[in-house]
Amino acid sequence: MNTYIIVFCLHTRRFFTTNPIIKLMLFVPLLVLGLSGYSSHTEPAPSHLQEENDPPVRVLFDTDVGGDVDDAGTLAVLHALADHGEIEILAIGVVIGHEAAVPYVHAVNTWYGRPDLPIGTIKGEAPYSRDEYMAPIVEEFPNSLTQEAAPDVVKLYRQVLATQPDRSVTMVAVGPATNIYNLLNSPPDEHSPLTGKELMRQKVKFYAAGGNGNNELPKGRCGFNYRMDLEAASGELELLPSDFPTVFAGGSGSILRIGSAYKSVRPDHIIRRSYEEYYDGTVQDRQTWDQLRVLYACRPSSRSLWNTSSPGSIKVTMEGILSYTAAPNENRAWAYINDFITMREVLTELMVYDPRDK
Ligand SMILES: [Ca+2]
Repeated sequence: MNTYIIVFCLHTRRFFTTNPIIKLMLFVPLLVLGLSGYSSHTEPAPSHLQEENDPPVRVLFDTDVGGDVDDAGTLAVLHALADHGEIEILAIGVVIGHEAAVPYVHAVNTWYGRPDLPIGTIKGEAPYSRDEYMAPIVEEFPNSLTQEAAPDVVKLYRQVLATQPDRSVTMVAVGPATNIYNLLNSPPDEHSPLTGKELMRQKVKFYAAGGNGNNELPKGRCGFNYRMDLEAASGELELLPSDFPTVFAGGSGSILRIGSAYKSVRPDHIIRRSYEEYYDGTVQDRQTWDQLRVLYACRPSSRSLWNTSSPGSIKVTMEGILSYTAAPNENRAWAYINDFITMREVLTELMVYDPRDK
C-alpha cells in the first residue's frame, strides 16, 4: 500500500503540481501515510540517534551544487541554522566539475555574511559537470573565489578534521560520493599522520549520506547521486567506519516539494534568485532530498519527524541497487518522514530566512 502511493506520486508529478483535485487526493493518503508511521520496518530514532548534540554542531558539507536547485535551498538551510547558533559550518566541499560552482558557493556564503568560510573543490576527474542556475547568480552577487584558487577538497577536509576534537564532526554529503570516497582513501599528509579512513574514525560523530534519492530503501534503485559515481558509492559503503552512525535521510525528498514559498521573500534573496533561474524566471516547488539530509544531521531534535530504521548494513551494487540488512552491530540506517506537515513548515522557515532580518 505504501509503496503503491509513493510510486503513484512519482509518476503523476505533473498533475501533483498543477491539478488541485489530484493534489488533494494525494495529500490525504500522504497525511495518513505520515500519521500511520509509514512502515513496520521503522521506528522513532533509535536511542543512539536521539542524543542531543551540544550546539553548535560542527559541520562539513559536501555538495554538487549547480546540478539541482535543492543544493541551493540546502545552503539556505545551513546558513539559517548557523545564524540560529545551532551549527558551525567548518567548510564546504564541491564535488561537481563546473567552473561556476565555487564562485556560486562563495557568492552565497558572502551574501549570508560568511565570505571567509573555507571552500574546497574536487581537483581530479569530477563525476559530472552541470550549471542549471549558477552563472547569473555569480554575475549578480559579489564573490571572489575561483575554482582554480580553491584548495583541493580532500586536503581541506583532512586539514579541518585534524584540527577538530575527537568524535565532534558531522559530515553531510548531498551529491555523488566521490569526495568522501577520495577522503577515505587518502594517505597521511602534512595535516595528519592518519589515513583518511582513520581520520574519519577518530573525528566524525555522524555522517548523512547522499544515497537513497529514489526513496527505495530498504531495497531498490539508488538515486542520481550514487548513480553518477557508483564506484565511489560502493566504495564509501565498504570503507566507512561503523564507529559513527551513517544515515540515509533524504528519501522522502522525492515527495516533499518546497520552493514556491520564495515568492513571499525579497526579490534579491540569493536563493530565491537561484530558484528563479532554475525554473526560467518563476520560483516553483522542488524536491527536498538535500535539505532533509542536512536537517537530520544538523538538528538532532528534529529526528522525531522521521521514522528511522533499526541499525543495519547498507550496500550498493555496481548495478546501482541499494539494499539494507538489519544487523544490531552495524551502524547504518535509513529514515523517512512521519510528519510531512511539520517538516514542510520547518524547512520552509529555514529556506526563506533572510539574514537582513536578524
Ligand atoms: Ca545535490
